Amino acid sequence: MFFLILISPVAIVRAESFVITLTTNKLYYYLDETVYVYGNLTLDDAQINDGLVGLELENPKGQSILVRTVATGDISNKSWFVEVLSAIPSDQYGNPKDSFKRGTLSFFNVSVKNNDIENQPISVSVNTYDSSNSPIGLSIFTSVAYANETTTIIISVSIPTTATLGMANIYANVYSLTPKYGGKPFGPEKSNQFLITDSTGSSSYPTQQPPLLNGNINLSFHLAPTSTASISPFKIFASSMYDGWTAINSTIFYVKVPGDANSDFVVNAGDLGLLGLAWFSYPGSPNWNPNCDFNNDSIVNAGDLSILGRFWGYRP
Ligand SMILES: [Ca+2]
Ligand SMILES: [Ca+2]
Repeated sequence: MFFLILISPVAIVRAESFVITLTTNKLYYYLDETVYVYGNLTLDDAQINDGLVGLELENPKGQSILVRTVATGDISNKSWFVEVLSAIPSDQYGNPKDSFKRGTLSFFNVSVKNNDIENQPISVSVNTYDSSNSPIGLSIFTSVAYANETTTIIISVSIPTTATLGMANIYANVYSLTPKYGGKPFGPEKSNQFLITDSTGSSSYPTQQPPLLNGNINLSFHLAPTSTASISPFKIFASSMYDGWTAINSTIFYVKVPGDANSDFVVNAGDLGLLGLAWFSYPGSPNWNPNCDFNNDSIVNAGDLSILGRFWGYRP
């Protein structure tokens, strides 16, 4: 009896009022599509417009491939206990360097400042994206940020041989633990750019028009054609702390190979049948089926049939 009186009123009311909602614009994506993640950070149903939300994406193999912090509005007037001051592309000794070749290691010189009077365990993440907006590399470094000190860490991230050439982005963040473990983002994200090169020069990637989505949490990324298509889902974890309140949430989506129009993770006659029904359709046609538009050009035709042929017989 005494226990209940002491514990329950504050804890239960608080836990219910600070909420992250999280969703994606689709449940099934094809490889080479862009995933839009959105949601709301609210306190007693009102949007929090100066908060931070940590997001972490895990692929079907259970590997984290994206760790980002998004601001839910203007955070320019806020101060942080622990923050990333800078993240500079560098060589392995920390000397600035602005381009790296595919198939090699990139390095980033990351400075983290602890403005607090207590030491803090930290997880520092460095996430690289190629010019197609695909996450291509992630390193997480666990350390301690000592009170009132700046810690400098050189973090290596490998650049896959399949990375799209051109201007790449790096996003550096600091957490108590990364979002999938329920840790909180300590401060806003710091970003920087570098060039991915090889002997054949650079290439560019067309940008897609984002859908209109409601919410104060927004993040998008491209699923490279080399991503994992699997019957198991990708998972997105979100975490936030605001004035001592904490919230977590998660959601899932699936990635399937182009040609799998009926989302059963197999490419066979069932998909060819759907393609036939949607043949020569476009948005607005009575037989339009966006699931048969494998190349996202808003018409179902020979281009999509050829993709179905390329993946014919695929099973996970
Ligand atoms: Ca299928
Ligand atoms: Ca098409």
